[in-house]
Amino acid sequence: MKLRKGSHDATGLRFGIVVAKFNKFVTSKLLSSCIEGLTKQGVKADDIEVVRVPGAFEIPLVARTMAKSGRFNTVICLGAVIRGDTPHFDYISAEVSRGIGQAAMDADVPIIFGVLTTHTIAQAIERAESAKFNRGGAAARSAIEMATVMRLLRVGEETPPSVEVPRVRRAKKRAPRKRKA
Ligand code: INI
Repeated sequence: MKLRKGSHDATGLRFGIVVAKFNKFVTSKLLSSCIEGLTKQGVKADDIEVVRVPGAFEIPLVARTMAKSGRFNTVICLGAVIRGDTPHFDYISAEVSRGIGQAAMDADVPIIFGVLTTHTIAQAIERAESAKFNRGGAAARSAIEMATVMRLLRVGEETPPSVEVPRVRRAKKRAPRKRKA
């Protein structure tokens, strides 16, 4: 058996981040801890591109466009959908999760789901703060892991596992026949 897995060394990788402005008091924290998580692992600031969108609903289209551009190893989506008094939350959260999944499949590039969906503002703040759950940092780690594992699978930096290379039997070279005089 051969185990293949990503690494945490992100040197030379490029990341796109889509961040929602809605609930900015939460998403700005997600963004800063995500950037910190990337740069800590060797990503250069120049290799990170951030695009802001109005709200979580707008994330999938921008993520798909960025992923399809071929400029990023992985795209990270950050947002905060917080339940209110109406069913709005259900529509937005369902659409953003479905849309991000579809965008990744369409673009054939990893897209990370760093969108909080919480019942309360307190839950959202707790998950965005680096001292607690730090979901921005977690999104950065997932992004690096996916970028490195996909690079491994696509470029084939190692010999593919369990593929036996058939040994080609070479015909023995015969000594040239001596001609009869
Ligand atoms: N957008 C969010 O990112 N989070 C929310 O909690 C939210 N709520 O609850 O309304 C929200 N709404 C805006 C939405 O994402 C779109 O930007 C808007 O509907 C315009 O298309």
